[in-house]
Amino acid sequence: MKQQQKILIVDDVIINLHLLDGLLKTDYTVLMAKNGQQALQLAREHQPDLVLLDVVMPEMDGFAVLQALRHDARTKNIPVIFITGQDRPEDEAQGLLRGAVDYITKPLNEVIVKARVATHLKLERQRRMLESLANIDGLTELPNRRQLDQVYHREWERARRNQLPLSVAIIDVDCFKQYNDHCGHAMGDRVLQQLAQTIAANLGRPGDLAARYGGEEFVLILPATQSQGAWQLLESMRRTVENMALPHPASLVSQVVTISAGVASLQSATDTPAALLQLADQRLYHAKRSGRNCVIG
Ligand code: GH3
Ligand code: MG
Ligand code: MG
Ligand code: MG
Repeated sequence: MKQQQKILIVDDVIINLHLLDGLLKTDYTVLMAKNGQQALQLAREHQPDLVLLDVVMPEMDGFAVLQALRHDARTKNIPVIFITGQDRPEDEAQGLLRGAVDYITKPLNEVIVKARVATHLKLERQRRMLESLANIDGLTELPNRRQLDQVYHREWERARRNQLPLSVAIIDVDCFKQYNDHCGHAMGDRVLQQLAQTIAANLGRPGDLAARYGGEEFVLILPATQSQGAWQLLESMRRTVENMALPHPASLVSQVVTISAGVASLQSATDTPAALLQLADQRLYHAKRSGRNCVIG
């Protein structure tokens, strides 16, 4: 069954909540909040696709709720429609200028509410699809370089702030030029897809990330992982790839497709994200010079 889109309704008057709930609950999953604090909590927890937000509420008004949603990375992109009794044109202009996608005045016209909600939910579906396409590599379906950069910087800051370990690794396919030359580019693409699947399936923890870094190179981000653990994970991946036994008739190393990797871990306060990745790259280079099909950490 297709998953229903989620709408969060926020109003301090219970009757208004029930009115909107009655209008929308057959088509959508509806969440309800009767004040701003509750709304922010539900939005962070459930990531609704749309928020219908009352403006005049005691304690925290709709404008303040909208501002708080925009300041939290988890909720900053969720579209908000104001639904309010404030029906002067300057009120509506204010609401839109502050970042609402639409402004609907009470008393509500049911058909119009439903139509506008449907329109904004459709736009939100499209926005989420584009966002995910912008972050995914088309060939391997792994996160791309762009998403890698985002995650890496976020994890870097988190590790720094909390003095936690962080490891990164660069994986590079051995003798891949020869593979393409011998087996053809289409077969080469297929190998990259199979390797990507294997790498992703062998990640150790939920916070780990594997991304396609460049042509036949992959980068792993391993939060809360010490160098020893990271090396072991990569060594185990290297063996798994060798055991896949994908024939490589032109390899200088083996009869099958193999990978090499360089691993580096956060050490000192003078490290930077770029320097850590560069260290992993230097170690990858050593792995290549030491005969390939090996991991250096
Ligand atoms: P080494 O063991 O030192 O890494 O040798 P190599 O041949 O793998 O290294 P090199 O960097 O010289 O060549 C990488 C090759 O990867 C060149 C390029 O044709 C191939 N390649 C890069 N991206 C793709 C891709 O998307 N599909 C295919 N089929 N091949 C790719
Ligand atoms: Mg109100
Ligand atoms: Mg390479
Ligand atoms: Mg290579």
